[in-house]
Amino acid sequence: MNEKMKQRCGYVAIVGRPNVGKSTLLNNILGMKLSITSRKPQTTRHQILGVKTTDETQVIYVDTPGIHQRRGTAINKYMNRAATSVLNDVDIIIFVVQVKKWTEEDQAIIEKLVSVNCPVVLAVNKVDKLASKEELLPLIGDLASHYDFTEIIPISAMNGMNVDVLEEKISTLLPENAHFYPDDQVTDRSMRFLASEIIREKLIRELGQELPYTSTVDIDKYIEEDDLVRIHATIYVESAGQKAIIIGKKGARLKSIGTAARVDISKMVDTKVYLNLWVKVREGWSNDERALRGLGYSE
Ligand SMILES: Nc1nc2c(ncn2[C@@H]2O[C@H](COP(=O)(O)OP(=O)(O)OP(=O)(O)O)[C@@H](O)[C@H]2O)c(=O)[nH]1
Ligand SMILES: [Mg+2]
Repeated sequence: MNEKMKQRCGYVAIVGRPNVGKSTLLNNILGMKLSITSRKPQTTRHQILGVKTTDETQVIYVDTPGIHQRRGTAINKYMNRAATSVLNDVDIIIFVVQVKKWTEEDQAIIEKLVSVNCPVVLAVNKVDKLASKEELLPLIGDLASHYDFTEIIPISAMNGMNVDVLEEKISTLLPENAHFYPDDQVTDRSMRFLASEIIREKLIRELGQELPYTSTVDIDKYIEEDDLVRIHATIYVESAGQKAIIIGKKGARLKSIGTAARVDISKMVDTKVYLNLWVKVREGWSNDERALRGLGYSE
């Protein structure tokens, strides 16, 4: 008689300083674009769950904002809280660092890891940037001196190198548990939320260094019709100057942000999308706890 295989399920936090490739890693694992990514640090602002179920194993990954040491504003504090609050609530931690770029911010995270009591796997990302693989061995030796990692795995989240090895390791560390989510569920986030994230990604990518962290996107209306999703969204910025930059000459920039966002949202919801974007000034929103909560930044 075949005994039913034991199910495994658990939470795995993906943490690290900004820009090391955490969201890229989550997307590679899931084989789809769930979490937004960009060349700019501090792209991810919220915890995002990505659920991967394979046969008897369900891994619930938690992508987090980069833990950083910029002091000050309410939004920076919110992002650090969103990242560090998971550390004591998960079964396994993947600590992502960038190969050959160990910084003070990485060191500060190590200090937070000292008090956790779950396995910590170190993912050394962006190894595709190395000129030769021979460089890796001594680097791994150095990294091992920072913490008693359960395993150190060099990966490339961008091209998928060794990501399967990382996943295999995670599955062996998972506790026995019944699955928490239905086997076909990929995230706990709504389409409405994911749509706002896609707009934010296009905004960041379109504006590059011109616009710092003072814009956010709020969905005013998300209406599902028979063969169309109708979305009205507002981009909030902190000054009239920023508003002018986003709108661009004769509205050209806003138009291209909107087009890029509409294409991606349409792919995600698998139907036609009508997207109406507004830009409004709301001075000081990023340093105002109440304004932040009103704009979706609440735990
Ligand atoms: N060469 C290379 N680039 C990578 C790799 N993984 C991620 N990147 C790039 O690194 C940049 C940051 O990636 P993200 O996934 O947004 O990084 P993150 O850690 O989620 O950043 P925050 O959300 O800001 O904390 C993007 O430009 C990625 O394309 C990799 O394996 N190799
Ligand atoms: Mg990210």
